[in-house]
Amino acid sequence: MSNKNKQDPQSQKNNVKIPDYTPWPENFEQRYKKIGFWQEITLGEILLPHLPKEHPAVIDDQLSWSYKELNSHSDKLANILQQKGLGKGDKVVIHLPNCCALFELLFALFKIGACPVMALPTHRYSEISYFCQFTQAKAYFGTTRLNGYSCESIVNQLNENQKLHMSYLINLNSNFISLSHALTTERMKENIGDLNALPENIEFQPTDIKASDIALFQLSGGTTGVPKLIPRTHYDYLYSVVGSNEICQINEHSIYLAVLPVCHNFPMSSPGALGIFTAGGTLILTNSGAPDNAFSLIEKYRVSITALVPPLAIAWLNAFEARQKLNENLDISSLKILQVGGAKLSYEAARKVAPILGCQLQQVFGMAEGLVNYTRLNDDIETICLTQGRPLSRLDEIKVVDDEDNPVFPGETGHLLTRGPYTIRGYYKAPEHNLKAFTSDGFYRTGDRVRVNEDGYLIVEGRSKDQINKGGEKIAAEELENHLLTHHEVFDAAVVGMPDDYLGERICAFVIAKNDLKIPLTATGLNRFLRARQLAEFKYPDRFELVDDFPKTRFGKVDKNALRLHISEKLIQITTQTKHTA
Ligand code: AMP
Ligand code: DBH
Repeated sequence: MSNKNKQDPQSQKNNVKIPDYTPWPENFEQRYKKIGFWQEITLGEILLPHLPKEHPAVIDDQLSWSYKELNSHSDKLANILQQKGLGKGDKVVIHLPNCCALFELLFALFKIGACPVMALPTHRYSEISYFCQFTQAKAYFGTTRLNGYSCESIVNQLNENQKLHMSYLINLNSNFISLSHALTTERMKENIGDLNALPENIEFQPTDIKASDIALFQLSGGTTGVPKLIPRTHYDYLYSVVGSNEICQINEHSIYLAVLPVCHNFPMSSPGALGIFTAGGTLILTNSGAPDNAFSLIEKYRVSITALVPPLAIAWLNAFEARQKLNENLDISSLKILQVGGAKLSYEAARKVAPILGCQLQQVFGMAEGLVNYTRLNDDIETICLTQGRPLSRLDEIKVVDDEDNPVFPGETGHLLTRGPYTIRGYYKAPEHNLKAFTSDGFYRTGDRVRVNEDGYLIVEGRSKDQINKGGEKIAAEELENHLLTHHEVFDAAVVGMPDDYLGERICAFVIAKNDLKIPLTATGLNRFLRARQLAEFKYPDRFELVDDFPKTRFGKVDKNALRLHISEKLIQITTQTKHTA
């Protein structure tokens, strides 16, 4: 690593400015550019080659826009946002459901060089306010229609507590035409300025946006007290998208159904929405992965590819099988690829995909920090069902190491480290954490435990990071523990995953109460407390265990392995008892 990238806490103390962002070392950058992996194209430009296409670029439950329409809406919005004071490098927190307006906004921001922070629809004030404050965001975009939730209270609280330049509550009601239209009419109502006088088809003239700039911020599933922000450049993000397109054979005829929240890295870039836009295909957006809804969309739009997390894939398999038994005719034969990722899919479920759904399974093991592994479309069925794929790029470097960072023997399980053309070299503004999360030569410590088979395919065997993966939704134990610790009756808290047949894992919070309590702590009370802290609901513990003490390791740390074992055994006991009494 070159000196400019070294993040030494000592130099921070001595007031040497630490860069917020860790670039790839010069020699790596030159190499990626020379072989054409990194191209001088920005995300704001990917629609342009497809403007003559007649078919829709994006469809949601109300709108359908061609490439030309999507591009001109985003041009107009870019003009408006620029006039309202947004510019290059400004951070904008985006908190929207899967809808056309989301892409109008994203492309507008890419064009002016502002950086979207990709919040998830399940995030609430606790997470959103943190993203705004940490990135010093200039704007927040929420909506009245966030899967049954209105962001109104978030907007009000942000306006009260944070100095945002602007925050918007978008009303995606039935006469919503476009965001640029909504903002123009809003401005008209305010009767300030003459934005409504902007000509309809005014093109946006991008200024000085480089492919080496940060394009957007993804969020890490995290292991620490607060979520980490992942800066992705146009160079590296587009490379991962184009590489994913090649592997998944995405072209202008591809029709991708996004049922997962599309701001998440998987449906956004592997190859996801951006893959589709880069290739000139069609993106179908919905906010429900429920089998009935998804099957009818697949049938209606002749969807060719979609992406799911394992619990949804299992729900689809069960639902489709049930329909077949009832002889209900549903034509989902257009579906060629079902991608499953975000958490490990069981071999048993994997085997069922092709026979039941009549399409090919593709396992995807990726991370918002970069590295994505895919099973390939021409792999044999055992490879597809037994492994989580191999790296996207021939320049992805993979190391599997023991606790001392020594390589394990081939085929043995160890910690996965990686480095490559689209894996970040550091989290945003996190120099201390980066020293732990990256090796001195720039490998990212994924926190996953894997083994690599003879063909170079990865099999995920577990995790060393202090995180719970609840069917693809990641919960950093420390973040939840910190919330619980602010409860004035909680003395200590330790959060672990407990096994679950459907989701893989659920959250169990072990809590020690302060010993002089008049009213005992209860699960209901603790849940109410977390709700009041406005935390994303998927982070709420599924179970609380009130205990007097935590088991400790030899070094005096809370022994989370012992806690996991304790709760697994207890669950087995409970199930056995229920079976006996039934
Ligand atoms: P995130 O930090 O939210 O981007 O989540 C990335 C993490 O999700 C990975 O490091 C893995 O722990 C997990 N993950 C993603 N895909 C898979 C998969 N196919 N199998 C097992 N774990 C996965
Ligand atoms: O879980 C993930 O973060 C993930 C899974 C599959 C991901 O980021 C990806 C593919 O790109």
